[in-house]
Amino acid sequence: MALLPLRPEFPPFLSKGGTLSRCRRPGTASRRGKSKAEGRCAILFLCRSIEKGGKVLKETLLRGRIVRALAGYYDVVVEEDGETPSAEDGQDFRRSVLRTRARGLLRELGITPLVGDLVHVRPTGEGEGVLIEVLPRKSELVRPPAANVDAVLVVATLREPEVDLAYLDRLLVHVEHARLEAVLFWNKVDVLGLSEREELEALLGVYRSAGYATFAGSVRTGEGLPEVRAHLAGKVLVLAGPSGVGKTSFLRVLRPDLPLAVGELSRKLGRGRHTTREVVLVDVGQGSWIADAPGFGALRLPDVGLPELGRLFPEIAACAEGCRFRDCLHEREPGCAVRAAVEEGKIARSRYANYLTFLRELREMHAERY
Ligand SMILES: Nc1nc2c(ncn2[C@@H]2O[C@H](COP(=O)(O)OP(=O)(O)OP(=O)(O)O)[C@@H](O)[C@H]2O)c(=O)[nH]1
Ligand SMILES: [Mg+2]
Ligand SMILES: [Zn+2]
Repeated sequence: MALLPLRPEFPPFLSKGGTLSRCRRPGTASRRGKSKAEGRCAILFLCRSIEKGGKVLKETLLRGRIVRALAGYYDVVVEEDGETPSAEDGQDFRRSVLRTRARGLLRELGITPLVGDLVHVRPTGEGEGVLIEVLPRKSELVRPPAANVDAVLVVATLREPEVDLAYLDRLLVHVEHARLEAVLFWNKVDVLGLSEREELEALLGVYRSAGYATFAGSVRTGEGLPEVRAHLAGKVLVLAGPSGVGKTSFLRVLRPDLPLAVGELSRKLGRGRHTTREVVLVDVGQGSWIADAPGFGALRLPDVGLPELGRLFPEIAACAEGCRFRDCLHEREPGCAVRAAVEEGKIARSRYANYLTFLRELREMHAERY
């Protein structure tokens, strides 16, 4: 078998026992059952065709991560020396980026590469290459379209803009529903007076006791940034939160060299700079990658059944095991451990109130359908 000599640094999923069935079309198996492409991966095709030609070509395939996707082009940051691509402080972040196009076979197999994908590329010239293979995905997000995301970095502020806890809890429900980790960063502490700082402290307590990694600081003064940054190490994250809380500012303070407007690629392709809301994954060092996203307005709840909602509030889920009824919705049922925890101050009243609001909203959503 020519697999190993051709590419000694194959990813674990291929080299481990050489089980070819593990190499499958990413992201489809769970949703649509066995995909057409299962067991037939692009790399395997490549190897077979080289073998058929009678000799094994020494080909250089590099591993990397897609950091930007637009109009059929994929920018790939290439791994160096088998290390996960990442830049430490003081290094040039822009090194080793290949602008690639997906090889025809990927299109034939119906594989759409996404930002965040780990891939194999074949360099073809200065800064250019062909995307040969998309490695299996750990996760896949629809909005923003991104693969292998570990966590959502939720940015909030107590003031400027004024906090909206219902919005924040709604966002957290979405993160739970997507089965991603949520990391909370309360920005702009520099604008807070003494009593507001105390108010913020109380809120930090609410979200920490709910189970969320929660940090506070200021992009403007730098306060609190090392702590949150350390927590992000090794993770792929997308930013979320209302408009104006400082998401883009946060990214810029970690990567001061970022061009002011992301849109260079669209310009090159002769398109308007703002025609596409592209997703760009930024290497911020320490093995973490962050994608900016614009703040969005009104947010619908994810379409879940009523009993599911409690599972999307970690602190309610933890208490619900003590409820008398298994299908307890924690409203007025007797023997409800969640309401008892609220009375004892173990679950924050604001979180419980938002839970009840969302429960009513889901009922209305379901009722509208009939
Ligand atoms: N006082 C203060 N202002 C800040 C801080 N961080 C960001 N800002 C300001 O807040 C404003 C909004 O920041 P952005 O980074 O554009 O906010 P955003 O979350 O990206 O907003 P959208 O892209 O609209 O979703 C800018 O004027 C920033 O200079 C901070 O820590 N303190
Ligand atoms: Mg922004
Ligand atoms: Zn209950």
